[in-house]
Amino acid sequence: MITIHGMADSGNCYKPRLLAALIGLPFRHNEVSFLDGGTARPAFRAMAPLGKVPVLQLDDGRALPESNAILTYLGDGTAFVPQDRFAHAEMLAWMFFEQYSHEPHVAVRRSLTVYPALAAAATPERMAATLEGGRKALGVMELRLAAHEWLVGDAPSLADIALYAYTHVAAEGGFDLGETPGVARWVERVAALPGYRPMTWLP
Ligand SMILES: N[C@@H](CCC(=O)N[C@@H](CS)C(=O)NCC(=O)O)C(=O)O
Repeated sequence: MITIHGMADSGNCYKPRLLAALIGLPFRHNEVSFLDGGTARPAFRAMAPLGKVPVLQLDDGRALPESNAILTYLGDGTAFVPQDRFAHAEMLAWMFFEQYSHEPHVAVRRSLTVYPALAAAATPERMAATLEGGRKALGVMELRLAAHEWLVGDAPSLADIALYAYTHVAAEGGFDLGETPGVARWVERVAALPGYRPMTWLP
């Protein structure tokens, strides 16, 4: 059985757990956190030199870092990956957007807010910059979701899972989804998918 090494309350780590729940894939969760030094331990670094979770470990020992690469591996051949070539590339575009333009603001602002260990890094300048960047990213999502049910085509894809992870807890970082009603409706739509499990769920 595959193992997902990760933090229970990290959105990046929730992504593969949510996909596994939606496709009915059994997995083991191994709690590894940067808050208690878990990601710095040599055994973890041997598997993940960058020292970040999540990491997917296969039965044969091979290890794969990067949440969106893990989604791509686990989602291959499922209904969450469009077969149409252009739609497939659009899905990847949203996943790259998530990593470069959304997560560094929406997720980071949440981490700076909820983890006391990061309080010293939550300078007024950083909080202002992540607020501005996060609102911009949520606004880009709103442009699509105001008039469409899903980010790509007319069905949920890996893009929706990747972006749901931190968007649905954006309020914990001080973002108001009331400003983006299309995004708020989409959050409810994802949570209504068959097999859906909340971020707090662990197998
Ligand atoms: N791009 C990576 C980011 C992973 C990431 O930032 N993980 C955080 C937890 S959410 C972490 O392990 N941080 C530890 C550190 O930066 O030392 C992904 O999507 O998996």
